[in-house]
Amino acid sequence: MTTAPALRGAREPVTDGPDEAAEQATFDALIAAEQRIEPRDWMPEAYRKTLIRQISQHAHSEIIGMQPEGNWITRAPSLKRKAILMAKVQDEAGHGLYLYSAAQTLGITRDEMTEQLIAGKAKYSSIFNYPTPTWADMGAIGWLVDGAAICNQVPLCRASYGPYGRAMVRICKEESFHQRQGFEILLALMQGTPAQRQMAQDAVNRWYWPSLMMFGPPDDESPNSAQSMEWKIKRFSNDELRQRFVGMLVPQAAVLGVTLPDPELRWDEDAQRWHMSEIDWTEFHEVLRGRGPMNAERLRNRRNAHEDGAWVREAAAEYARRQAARAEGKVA
Ligand code: FAQ
Repeated sequence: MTTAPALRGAREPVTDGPDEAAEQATFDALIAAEQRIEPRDWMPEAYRKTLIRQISQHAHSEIIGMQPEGNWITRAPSLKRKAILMAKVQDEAGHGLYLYSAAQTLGITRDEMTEQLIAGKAKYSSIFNYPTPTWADMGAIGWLVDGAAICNQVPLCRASYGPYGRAMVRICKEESFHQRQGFEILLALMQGTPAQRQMAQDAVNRWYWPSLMMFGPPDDESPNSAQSMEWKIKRFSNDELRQRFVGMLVPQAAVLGVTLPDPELRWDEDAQRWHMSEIDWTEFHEVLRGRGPMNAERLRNRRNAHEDGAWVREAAAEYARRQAARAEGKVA
């Protein structure tokens, strides 16, 4: 996306009183011209709220998403695997921070978002409410969960809101490394003993359906999609991305030698789409209501970590206060 001087000029503040219709027309023209909306630009209130909703949920997902894999850092099967896993989990913390920063440009504070998360009022991705009982889960998360994240997030690099789109570029580069490391874990297991192959297949069986749910409800039950696509925040519908993801998985599953756990899965030549079994949307809605296998534990851990970190925040704030006072010459 480029910035055309003509349209930028048109965004000068209206001097003769508030003229929302003119602001709206400029906003619409920028969106139509594939240009970016920046934090200081006028934007409809609903656009701002939609972005805060999506970006903060996304940030929360990255932060909560550290837990399922964090669970395996101390038990990774070798020093090399441990170093890689630590780097991956650290990347996820970084993604959370870029995304919180992007959301802050829209007028919400980091404290407000944190409060919403630890109070259990904020949504985060359903996928992180499932357990990770074996090492193969690290492979399945990388291959399936990061794979779904990439499918969903590459189009978000072109999101109309500048800070979000730019954050997504770096995030996607890192997610792509994450997916490869997951694939490689599964490949190593699939080349191992029968027990290791079984462990890999079992993890794929458990993560496959939840990873398809990551794309959100079917298009005809997705209340936000139409407007988000009109605003060019989302570029493809939930079902379109889900189809694209399955198309990506099928050849990769063949290389791995794992079976995707859907007996109905086949390419429908007439419809030009993947035919698949019905997704269990009851399970999805249960997880969203907080009744997934790990919801309570994920939230409890986040709340405890926040409380345990209080002294760090206090010390950092006090340090900043003293630095500021010293700069003003009030403290020796
Ligand atoms: N889980 O109308 P739509 C990652 C909610 S990061 C929970 O279709 P929309 C990296 C939705 O919020 C994964 N809630 O909504 C990683 C809405 O509720 P609301 C996170 C869901 O926004 C890897 C309602 O249902 N990625 O994986 C889910 O147009 C490994 C109706 O849905 C992002 O956040 C769900 N799966 O489309 C980290 C990407 N799906 O707010 C660690 C950015 C839907 O109205 C380890 N987000 N809902 O109360 C998006 O692309 C979109 O927000 C969608 C949902 C596609 C998720």
